[in-house]
Amino acid sequence: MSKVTTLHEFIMDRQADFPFASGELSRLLNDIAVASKVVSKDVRRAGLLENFLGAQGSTNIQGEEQQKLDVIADNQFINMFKAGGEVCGIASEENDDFMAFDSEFSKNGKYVVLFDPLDGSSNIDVNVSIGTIFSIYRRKSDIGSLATMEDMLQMGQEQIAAGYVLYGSSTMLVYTTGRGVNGFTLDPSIGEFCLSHPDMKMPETGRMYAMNEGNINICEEGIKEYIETYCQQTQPGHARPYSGRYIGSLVADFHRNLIKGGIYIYPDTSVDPEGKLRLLYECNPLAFIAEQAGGLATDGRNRIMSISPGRLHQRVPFFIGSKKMVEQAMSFLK
Ligand code: P6P
Repeated sequence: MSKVTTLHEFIMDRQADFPFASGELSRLLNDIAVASKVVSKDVRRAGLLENFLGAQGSTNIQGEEQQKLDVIADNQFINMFKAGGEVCGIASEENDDFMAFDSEFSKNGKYVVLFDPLDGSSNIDVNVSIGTIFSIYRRKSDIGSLATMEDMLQMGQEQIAAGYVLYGSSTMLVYTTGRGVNGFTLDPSIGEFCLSHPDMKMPETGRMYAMNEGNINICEEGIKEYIETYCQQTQPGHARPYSGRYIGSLVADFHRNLIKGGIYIYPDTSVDPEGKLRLLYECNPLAFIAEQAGGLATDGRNRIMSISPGRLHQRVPFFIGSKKMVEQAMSFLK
């Protein structure tokens, strides 16, 4: 049996890549892994614990009805960041404003984390894959002070690290620190994330497209044309048209495309004129991973990681996946 590399070992081995690293980022990544294990346990037992399933009875700033597990996961990550000392502040989909941690311990933290604690939460009650998405930046404000909004509103290209956890048929953690993408599968028998997908590369093209086609008549004409006259028609050299695969959980659709090739599209529509997905804690982290794996992520016209954020919960149109497929889709946009 070949040697198993745990996430902890992998992070420590890679720490040498950062000559000036004093271990804070390593500790932060390990903290995220620990919180993810706890959330994974809660997700997998949710059906058995009545206070885990269903709506929380509140709505978040997005106007979305919060699920109990959304709030449980959000609190789990926030408590882990507060206790770890590497993070001076956070922003999350489930909190209206950002949080500046005010203990002396946390004010000395070098990093801020923006995250969606449980993406796809409408799928929780029907046992479909859901995920956590996170984005790590070095703070801009002075160490020892309270985190600021400026720390949160950084361009995606400033990310130090980004990743996601997929609570699927297995629990996987996939992340990048700008030196490639690596995937780890949680082995419940030992409670460790183990390296299962080293040096992940997104195929340059693929045959699957993920889009809520219920939006096809309320988005720009070029997208309808791309789906109907390109994806749904047999192309030269292929036996049949592309396949539509839409899970309704961004992390799950993205992960499938990362492994098999494909494109995910959530355009701006007459219902969501800026798009539905959030730039800071959904699009930027997945864009970092996509680019590191050889893929592409745009808003249909501009590189996602070059967009200068104006608001914490800013939404953008999202085209992400295999480079040639994203370029092909963009060619249909006027
Ligand atoms: P719709 C989940 O709420 C999410 O943010 C993504 O995970 C998912 O791809 C999308 O929204 C689903 O949105 O409008 O198709 O239900």
